[in-house]
Amino acid sequence: MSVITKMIVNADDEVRYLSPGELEQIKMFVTSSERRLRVVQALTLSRDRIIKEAGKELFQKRPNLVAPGGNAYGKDMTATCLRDMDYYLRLITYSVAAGDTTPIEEIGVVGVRQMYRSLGTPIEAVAQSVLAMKNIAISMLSGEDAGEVGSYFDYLINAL
Ligand SMILES: CCC1=C(C)/C(=C/C2=NC(=C\c3[nH]c(/C=C4\NC(=O)[C@H](C)[C@H]4CC)c(C)c3CCC(=O)O)/C(CCC(=O)O)=C2C)NC1=O
Repeated sequence: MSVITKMIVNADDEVRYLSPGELEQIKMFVTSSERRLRVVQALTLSRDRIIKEAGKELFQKRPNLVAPGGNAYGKDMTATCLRDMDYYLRLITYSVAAGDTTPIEEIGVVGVRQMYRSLGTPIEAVAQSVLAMKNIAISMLSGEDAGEVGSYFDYLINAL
């Protein structure tokens, strides 16, 4: 859901018109759209680099993950791990576009703990991979853009 859709759903639940405060929020959302879409484009274009560098960092810090017995051991498992990182970066770009954390939450967080537990994947290592992606992503961006993107990464890290 985008911020706009969410506000409409809320207002309709209460059978009321959009409030002045909500209209102001929509105005801010629209005003910032060009900037946000530029950020989405930058992250999308750099996705391979972000994932590769963050993966390298993760496996350097936690070599056990890719050692025999580790959850990401072997070419295929390592590739699946990097794929999960790619999934999460993609969800971050959805949230930047929508101006809302719902895509991250609904697609990437609900039920995920249980799923990783059943796969034997250490979830705090998944969170660490997201943190590594965050640091690389925000180093590519400046000021407001870095702050906004960083807040979506933080939301995801806290939710994992
Ligand atoms: C967009 C929402 C979404 C998510 C999040 C998702 C995750 C997801 N990760 C999976 C596996 C996996 N995920 C990992 C990831 C890792 N192992 C590690 O040690 C690291 C900490 C980490 C990488 C950072 C690995 C290695 C597997 C394969 C595990 C196995 O097959 O035993 C699987 C099992 C099925 C499959 O292999 O595809 C799912 C469903 N799928 C989705 O649709």
